[in-house]
Amino acid sequence: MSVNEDSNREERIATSTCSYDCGGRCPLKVYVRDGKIRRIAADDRFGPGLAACARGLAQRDMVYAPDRITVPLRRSGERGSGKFEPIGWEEALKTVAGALRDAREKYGPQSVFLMDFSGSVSPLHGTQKAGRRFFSFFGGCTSWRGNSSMEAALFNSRMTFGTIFTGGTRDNFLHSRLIIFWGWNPLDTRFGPDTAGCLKQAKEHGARIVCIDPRSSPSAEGLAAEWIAIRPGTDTAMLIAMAHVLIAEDLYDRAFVETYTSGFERFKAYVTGEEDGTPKTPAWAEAITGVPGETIERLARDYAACRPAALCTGWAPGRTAYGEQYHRAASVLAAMTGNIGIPGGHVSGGTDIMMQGYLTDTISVPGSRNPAVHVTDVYNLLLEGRSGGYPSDIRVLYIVGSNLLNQFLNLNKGIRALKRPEFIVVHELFMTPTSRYADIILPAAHFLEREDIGQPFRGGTYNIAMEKAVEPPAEARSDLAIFTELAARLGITGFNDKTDHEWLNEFASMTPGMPSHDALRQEKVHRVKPDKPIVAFRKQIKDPAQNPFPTPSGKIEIYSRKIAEKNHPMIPPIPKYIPPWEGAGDPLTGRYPLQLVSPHAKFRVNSTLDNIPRLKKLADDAVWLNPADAGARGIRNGDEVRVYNERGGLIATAKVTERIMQGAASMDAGAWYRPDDMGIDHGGCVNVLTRDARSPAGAFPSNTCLVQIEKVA
Ligand SMILES: Nc1nc2c(c(=O)[nH]1)N[C@H]1C(S)=C(S)[C@@H](COP(=O)(O)OP(=O)(O)OC[C@H]3O[C@@H](n4cnc5c(=O)[nH]c(N)nc54)[C@H](O)[C@@H]3O)O[C@H]1N2
Ligand SMILES: Nc1nc2c(c(=O)[nH]1)N[C@H]1C(S)=C(S)[C@@H](COP(=O)(O)OP(=O)(O)OC[C@H]3O[C@@H](n4cnc5c(=O)[nH]c(N)nc54)[C@H](O)[C@@H]3O)O[C@H]1N2
Ligand SMILES: [Mo]
Repeated sequence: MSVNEDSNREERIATSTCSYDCGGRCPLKVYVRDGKIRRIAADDRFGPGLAACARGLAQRDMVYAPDRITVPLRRSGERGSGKFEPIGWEEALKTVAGALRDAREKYGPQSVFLMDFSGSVSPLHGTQKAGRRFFSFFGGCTSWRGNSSMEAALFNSRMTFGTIFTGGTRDNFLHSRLIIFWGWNPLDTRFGPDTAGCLKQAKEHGARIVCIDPRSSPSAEGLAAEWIAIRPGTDTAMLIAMAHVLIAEDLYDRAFVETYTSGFERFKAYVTGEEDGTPKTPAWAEAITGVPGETIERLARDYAACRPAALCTGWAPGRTAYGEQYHRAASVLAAMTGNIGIPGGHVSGGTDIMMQGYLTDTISVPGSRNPAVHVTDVYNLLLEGRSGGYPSDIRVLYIVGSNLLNQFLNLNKGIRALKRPEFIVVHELFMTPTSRYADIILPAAHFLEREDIGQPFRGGTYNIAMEKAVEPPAEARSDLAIFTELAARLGITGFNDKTDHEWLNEFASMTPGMPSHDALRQEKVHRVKPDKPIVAFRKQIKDPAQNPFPTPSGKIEIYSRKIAEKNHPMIPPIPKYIPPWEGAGDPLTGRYPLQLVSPHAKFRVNSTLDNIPRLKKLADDAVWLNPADAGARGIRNGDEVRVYNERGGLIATAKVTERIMQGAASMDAGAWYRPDDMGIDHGGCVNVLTRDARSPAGAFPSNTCLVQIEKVA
């Protein structure tokens, strides 16, 4: 919707939805008068189940935040000092274009590293869109690869099922008799706005919900009949012991395994101990996981008996050392109980709901081949470049939509790394810990200041028209507009030959099941209502002869041929428990005995929104500690504590609670780094503690982290 003078006088309602990388995607009713957002309300016009949360409703505070960056800034102190001076666009663009041109001339385009991440994920103004297109016209760049969220889950989906579309619509839960939240906390992380509603209904229909998590999460408290506490990073051992129970007690679905899977005998030989002499019994797993053997037995029997049952594997247990084994093992268990391809069953993976739209792309020119480094190696790339075996020496770091320093592992290494490039440019709305390291900051528009389309997290069954509610403040511009200007200054033609509306029309026409952008603008929210729940692999299970799985064997690969071809000792072709580094068995526990996990915060989206006071007041940024661990350290609830290891330290408030198991600690990710003169963080940014290692098949192991905690004297 264009904003013209006349229509400004009266109050009007714009429709939109957050474009953050949040688990929801909820229509917002934005009331606008005199060119200003007056208030934002949840939109109930499009049926139940899409109600917005406190974060969506707080977007007015984000747009009009007093700390919003609204003009271009140039660094005026030492890098990282946070000292900047305002400059005009002309000068800012000239400087950035000049730095890019110089780097390309002297060192080649790959001396520029494009760090575009998840600030916005919409199809046109997503922060991984315009930048990619720009650099493909520029002649390339170095970029990143992998996935900080769910690389372990994607690896499993691809290897086991041959596709990343493994989930189903949420109404499936209404058929489930048992629902297992395995490291899944959907009341906070949402995974689609209708998830909580469907789960509540399923529970009312009699489904039993069990939660397996080192802490009793809000979802465990709110929905589960039972919380099973497990040591972080040991989930694979418990899943494999459950398989042992099913095999020993002959409870698994032989017909399913024979018809649809391949390699079960190899897995069975490992589980029973025939392969290596160690039967993976519940007692074996009890010693590793801390979960009583009887509990493992009982859950295994229930999972086999209560069909259909949904084993919902959150991505967090996969964000650990060898996290890929956890997702692989969970898929095998789903197959052993015949819970694949049936309503009420479930296989989690990369994309929970199958609508190809998530993968449609028009603007970013996919397919351009840039050298890329893994998301756990970004700091190593900046520090070591070619000498460390990376594809190039980085001269210019170009950041769009990422709070890199805060959100990537091993922040103190990050600080050293961000001193290296000759030039750093950041597109941002705020002076984040990362923006402080920029040489030039370009003020980015908020999603309510541009037109786009809202699509649910990881696919889904509706689309939302994101109307432009207001003009950007002062001099802020969309990332696309910024790159369009830069392209012009670099003599690039054809970069942006369309209006936003034309781009969106093109996108809509390429996306199956989607109305035209004009139609969507009329309809505001377009819901596709399948007459029955979408269930991944329904066809493959109903008629396997006609519908093989897209794997080398045409079956669910318990033994993966593709993995076997890798011939990597730490990526076995059948899922196995591999003791993690920085786990309970690591000798490092002598100094750092507590396993720290960092869940996603209810009132932030990663680190986005941490600076919004209305939401910060609601946040729980304390470090959770079991009373036994607290007692042994003389720590009481509310005490100020130091959390540290050899990589860094932070000061936080202790929350002493039975809701976290002994030996583990938990602190929400995403609070902004706020160091003192000694480099100790007072903001509560967990990534001063995490290690920037990569799991063999690519998992981003943010939940594998040993720490010590002590009371601040
Ligand atoms: N409100 C909100 N929603 C979000 C986001 C946000 O920042 N805020 N971020 C979105 C994004 S980008 C993503 S990738 C997803 C993330 O989605 P998830 O990865 O599923 O979410 P997390 O909150 O990290 O973790 C879920 C639960 O797993 C537990 N957990 C941690 N480690 C382990 C372990 O080793 N074993 C077991 N069994 N449990 C463990 C945590 O205690 C937590 O309760 O959420 C999305 N949704
Ligand atoms: N310890 C620990 N670390 C983690 C995780 C964890 O569970 N534990 N989770 C990981 C996961 S799953 C993820 S996805 C990453 C997320 O890591 P990031 O993608 O870096 O996420 P954010 O911290 O939200 O940073 C996004 C930034 O984009 C800005 N932004 C928002 N909209 C726009 C826009 O339209 N244009 C521009 N230019 N900027 C915009 C926001 O202000 C914000 O500063 O973090 C990872 N880090
Ligand atoms: Mo994520």
